[in-house]
Amino acid sequence: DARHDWWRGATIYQIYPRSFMDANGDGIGDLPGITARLDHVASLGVDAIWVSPFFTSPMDDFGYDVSDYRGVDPMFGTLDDFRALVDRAHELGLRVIIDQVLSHSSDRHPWFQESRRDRTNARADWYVWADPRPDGNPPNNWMAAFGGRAWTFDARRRQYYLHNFLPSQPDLNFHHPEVQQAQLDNLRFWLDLGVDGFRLDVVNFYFHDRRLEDNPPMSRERIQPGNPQSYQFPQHTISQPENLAFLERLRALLDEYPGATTVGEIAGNDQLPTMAAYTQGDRRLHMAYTFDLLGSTGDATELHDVLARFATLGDGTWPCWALSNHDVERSATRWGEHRALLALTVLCSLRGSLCLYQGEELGLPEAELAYEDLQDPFGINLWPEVKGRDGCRTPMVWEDRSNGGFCPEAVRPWLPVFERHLTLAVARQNADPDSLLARVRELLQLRGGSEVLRQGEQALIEPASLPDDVFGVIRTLGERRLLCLAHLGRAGTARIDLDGLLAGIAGWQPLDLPGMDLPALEGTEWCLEPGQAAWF
Ligand code: TEU
Ligand code: CA
Repeated sequence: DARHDWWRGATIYQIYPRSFMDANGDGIGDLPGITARLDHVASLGVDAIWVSPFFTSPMDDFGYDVSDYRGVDPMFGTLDDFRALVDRAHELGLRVIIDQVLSHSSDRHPWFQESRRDRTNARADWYVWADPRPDGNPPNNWMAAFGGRAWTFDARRRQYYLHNFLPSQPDLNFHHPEVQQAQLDNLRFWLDLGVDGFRLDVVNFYFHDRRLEDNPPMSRERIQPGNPQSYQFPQHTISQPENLAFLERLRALLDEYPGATTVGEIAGNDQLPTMAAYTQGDRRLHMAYTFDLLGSTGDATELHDVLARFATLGDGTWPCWALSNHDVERSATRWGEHRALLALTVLCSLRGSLCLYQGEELGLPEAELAYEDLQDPFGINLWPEVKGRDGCRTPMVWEDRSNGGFCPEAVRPWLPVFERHLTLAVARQNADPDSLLARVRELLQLRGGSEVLRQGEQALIEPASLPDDVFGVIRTLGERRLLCLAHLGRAGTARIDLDGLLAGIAGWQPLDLPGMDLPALEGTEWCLEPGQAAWF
């Protein structure tokens, strides 16, 4: 369809290329593999795919360390393979959003190679360089998200450079106008190639505070052991005011390509004001990807609190909610494997756009891996305090056989296929009309076809007007109204009198929800069992 605001309320399916489908049999997923399996994605009824990085990279952070912003890594294929992917996606009615990691590059990017050569070269200030303190220590106390200092000493320049992630991911200096222009030109390259938008990696990390003052320490009770990002308040390292003007430039570029969209990863906690500033008024980003449900365990109070805090921002802020991605423990494990459909049903009731992560439609739990199998430098650095990110990155399971149909049986995939995933493989679930996958398709089609769900306003129902453990929202679009309830407790029937909540509305009734019994009516009370969702 030709709507330019297709992204509003859309469902986006995230593909992690290394682990989706291996077409050439080397044990690593690739672009032709994705293209070959796009039918599966289209069959879900989603609007778009977001493809995690497939650009030229030494793969220290599995592609989030780019050494050529316009090249496809040979491991994943060629630029022609990417063109074929876009064509096939468009044929199937899927938009294509690609990841752009603009905040930092790989240390093997020619820009950094040049920048580190001396203090006077043409790209000397393209990265963030600072002199050591008189005692030789780094310029300040800033810490990297993956542990340790955010500064690494370079013996050649005899200076430290900034990196918010791995030492091999030097931070580009966005205060430099040429850096801004170079990255905007890279975006234009992909827009000209026909992509429909960008997922902007750590979009709130583009700028740092040039005064290089220490970050304030976090209060003890807010520190999460093993999460270096929680050790100090990133006051000077993220969400700097200069970013607003840059995002306006970025938006002006996107607006030259009608229908092109952006979803900015607003990394970290307490980023509500940033989400508002980045999306309100439609002059910067289209969508703010929030971390606020990435740790959720499906508790009614927790969910209500997240959404209540978000609601304080007003209607102009457009979120993109996700329960899972390639960085966090899979939601089926956090919510409970038997509640995979419930989790998606609740997600589908929310105002905003939605991201689903590959395998979420199958109900895949987090994979358990031996230390010897770990690949993620973050997980390896901080093992065993941190589980790391490999457990959500094991290959997709297409068939119930060795290696799950992801790669040939004789080949060793880059991460082992998790044994317990095999019975949940796509082919197995496709053969079963009552499978979770079948239900998820129905659910996503329901969401996709409902304007009130995609665009409607949202009012949270106060916990005081609901039984314990029940979460609820009311969505409204013009005359249409939808009440979404979910019993997120572990025991006990919840009884709800809806006459109060739906006062003044005539002719309302419960809707048939995929995989859910209709709620029973006892007298004037509707009965919800644990794990049951109901829409009216
Ligand atoms: O993630 C940003 C981010 O904040 C993560 O570092 C997160 O804190 C971490 O994965 C621990 O859960 C983005 C990408 O999604 C991630 O894969 C990259 O490693 C990171 O940026 C650096 O580019
Ligand atoms: Ca491959």
